[in-house]
Amino acid sequence: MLVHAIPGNVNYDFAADVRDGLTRRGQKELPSKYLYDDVGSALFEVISHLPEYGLTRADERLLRRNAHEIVDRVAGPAAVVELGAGSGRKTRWLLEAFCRRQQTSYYPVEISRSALVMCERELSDIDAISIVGFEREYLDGLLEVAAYRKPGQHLFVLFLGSTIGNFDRVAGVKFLSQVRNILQPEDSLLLGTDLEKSRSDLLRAYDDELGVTAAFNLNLLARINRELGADFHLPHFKHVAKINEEARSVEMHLRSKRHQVVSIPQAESVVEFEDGETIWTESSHKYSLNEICDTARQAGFRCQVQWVDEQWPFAENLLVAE
Ligand code: AVI
Repeated sequence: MLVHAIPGNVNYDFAADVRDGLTRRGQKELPSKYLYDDVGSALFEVISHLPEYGLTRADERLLRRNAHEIVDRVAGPAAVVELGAGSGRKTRWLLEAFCRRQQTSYYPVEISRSALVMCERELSDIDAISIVGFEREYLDGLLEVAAYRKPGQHLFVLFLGSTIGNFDRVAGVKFLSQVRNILQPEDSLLLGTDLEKSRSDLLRAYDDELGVTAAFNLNLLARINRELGADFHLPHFKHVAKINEEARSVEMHLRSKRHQVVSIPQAESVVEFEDGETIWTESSHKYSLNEICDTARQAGFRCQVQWVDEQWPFAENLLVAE
């Protein structure tokens, strides 16, 4: 077992994105990637254990039950690249199956350094594995790994946990096409997707009784206070989950409970909120099985197999680059 980390030059400007999102006309918005600082990543880990939020457990169950079949279907020899590795807990099943077949190089790509550290700690006991973590945005990390691929080696890319659902549908196809362009024919992509489910299941999953999802969402304002010197008063905002029927998504918002003015010195902004006005912080799109294959085709993949969980509608989709 070998573990290295390639530290980041993650290329984003938090202050500029906060200024753009909160001072634009119309719906105020903050990119969901900023939910995942150290506190947010830890809160998301707790969400994944909540009874109301079955998504992560379904993902993990499918990987545990089908790891050998998945690995048998992947063209080898292959290096494994995971986009947004999180804690790495659910990847263990796949990696153990892989390592039984071959000495395996595993490249987790993560913008959160603490998630990368957690992931490396979680998986480093697997025999016959070398782990090199990249603190990068997804496509930058994948490009770097692809540049070092050995002759005859395939890439097996993991994009689990339905992170694709946090892109709108058009951006999802674009992202998958960009992944495809970095890959070679017969490389594979394992895509985890949350499937459509009832309104009540969705609302419970994204507004749990204990308030962990609310804390996860409100932490974004706390992060702006910590990192940009803002004076958001958190009790003056409320976490709201709402269904967008047309987009087939569930959205998270932060609703202002009163008229208020917030200053954000390091984003050189003063922001006024009306009573009831919201900041849109995340969308989680839900898919149908057929739609996933159509989306894959549009992006240059063929859909080889879909595994569906019996307890929580969720699919693992093995896509092969054409
Ligand atoms: C990471 N992502 C797929 C989660 C989701 O379900 O959209 C993030 C999340 N937001 C609220 N709860 C979990």
